[in-house]
Amino acid sequence: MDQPTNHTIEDQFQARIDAEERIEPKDWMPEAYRKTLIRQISQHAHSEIVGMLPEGNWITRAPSLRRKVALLAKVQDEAGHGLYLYSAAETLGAERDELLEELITGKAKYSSIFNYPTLTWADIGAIGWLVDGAAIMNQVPLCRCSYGPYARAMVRVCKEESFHQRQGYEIMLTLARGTATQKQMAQDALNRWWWPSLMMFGPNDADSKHTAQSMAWKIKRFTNDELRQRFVDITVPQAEFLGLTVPDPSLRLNEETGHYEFGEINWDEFWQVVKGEGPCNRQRLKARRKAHEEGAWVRDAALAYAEKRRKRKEAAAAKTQVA
Ligand code: BYC
Repeated sequence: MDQPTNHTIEDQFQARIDAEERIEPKDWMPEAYRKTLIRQISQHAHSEIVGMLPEGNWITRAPSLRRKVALLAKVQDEAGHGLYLYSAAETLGAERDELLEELITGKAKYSSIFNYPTLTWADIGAIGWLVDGAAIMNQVPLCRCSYGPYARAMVRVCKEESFHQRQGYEIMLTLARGTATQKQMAQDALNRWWWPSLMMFGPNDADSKHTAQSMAWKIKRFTNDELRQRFVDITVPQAEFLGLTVPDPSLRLNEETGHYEFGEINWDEFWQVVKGEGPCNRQRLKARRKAHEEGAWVRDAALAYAEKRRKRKEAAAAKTQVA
């Protein structure tokens, strides 16, 4: 029988995708599909890990025990998300050590949003409300991603993100209904986090080099602009409910389309941040490098323990054979 050509294999792969079949780690896949997934999943994992830093900054200063417990739980959840995602990337043949090396040397990308500072307690509310809100908008469709391990990881991640979003909105609501100073703090946080949150969805579709192929492979189910629009449509009424003003003079509801029209994003700022020149990029990488170095003994101890267990198992197996 003739061997199927590469072209045929690719066609069969695309046919599986088109039929909404899940691709699993041992299935054949085009090298570019594997690479795209490793890129996106590892960037996503790095974002979760770096994303712990701006919020971690407020754990010791949370205004009450209840707030502190919720924030601690949220930051821990994010560490967990990073771990599922690194594991998902490993199912594609990526080495975790190499991924981490790329992060701490500044070679890898992670979400632009985490390069902005958290100046007041209201920023913790704004992050939960806006950043986790944007993350949910982007990640719910990833639960239907064509690659099985990524899609399954996203189910739990999204459940946890929705708790994060609610805790953020509740902080904003408390501040917005508080004293004039508290309300001003909430407004100031919204002013600083609004535009960076819109940037999280990535460049406009016309400038997004990966979207078309990722949509064809059903890694992405919606384009960057589609998700950004949905986010604006859902979030603006939430800001109105809080009695806060979205910092965009061009924002208006188009009665005909039912969608909000919004102003131009500052793409120069976005690319500066992505290239490592944002307000906190250096600080974030420095903190990750320090954590990596200080955690070396834990990794060494885990490896030594695994080696000990392996030897013990081997010795036990050898004993059974002799008996
Ligand atoms: N920041 O062709 P495009 C979270 C890069 S939420 C930095 O549109 P794609 C969390 C992009 O990587 C945040 N870089 O790419 C929430 C590409 O560069 P490379 C993480 C960005 O992949 C709360 C280039 O620009 N979420 O973790 O089709 C608390 C061209 O872009 C950004 C995810 O990672 C950005 N904002 O679409 C804690 C979700 N946007 O790789 C944690 C999964 C774009 O060619 N990822 N770039 O050098 C995705 O859905 C997609 O990867 C994106 C970008 C929508 C982000």
